Amino acid sequence: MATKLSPEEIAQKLKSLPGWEYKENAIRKMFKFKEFLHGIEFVQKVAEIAEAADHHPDIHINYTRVTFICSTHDAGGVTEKDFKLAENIEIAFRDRQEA
Ligand code: H2B
Repeated sequence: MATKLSPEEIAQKLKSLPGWEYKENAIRKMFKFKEFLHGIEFVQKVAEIAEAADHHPDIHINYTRVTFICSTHDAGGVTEKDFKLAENIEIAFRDRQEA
C-alpha cells in the first residue's frame, strides 16, 4: 500500500503544482471552462487517466467549474499516487483541445 505523506511533505510537493491546495486530507484544484461540455469532456479524459492508473479522484462538477479531489482511500490520506494523478491532470489540461 502507498504510504500516507505528512502535511510537511505535502506542502513541499505542492510547490510544483500551481493552483493545487491541501484541504480536508486531500489535494484539490478547481478548473474553469468556457462551456459546460468542455468541462464534461475533460472529466471524461481524467476518468480514462484514472482508470489506466487504477487511482480515482473525487470529482465535483458545478456548471463550468470542475474540481478534482485526490486522496488515497486505502491509505486514509494523500500519497505519491495522488501527486502522480494531479500531475497527469495538469498535463491533460495543458494538452486539451477544446477549452
Ligand atoms: N482510488 C483512490 N483514490 N484511492 C484508492 O484507495 C483506490 C482508488 N483504490 N482506486 C483502488 C481503486 C482499489 O480499490 C483497487 C482495488 O485497486
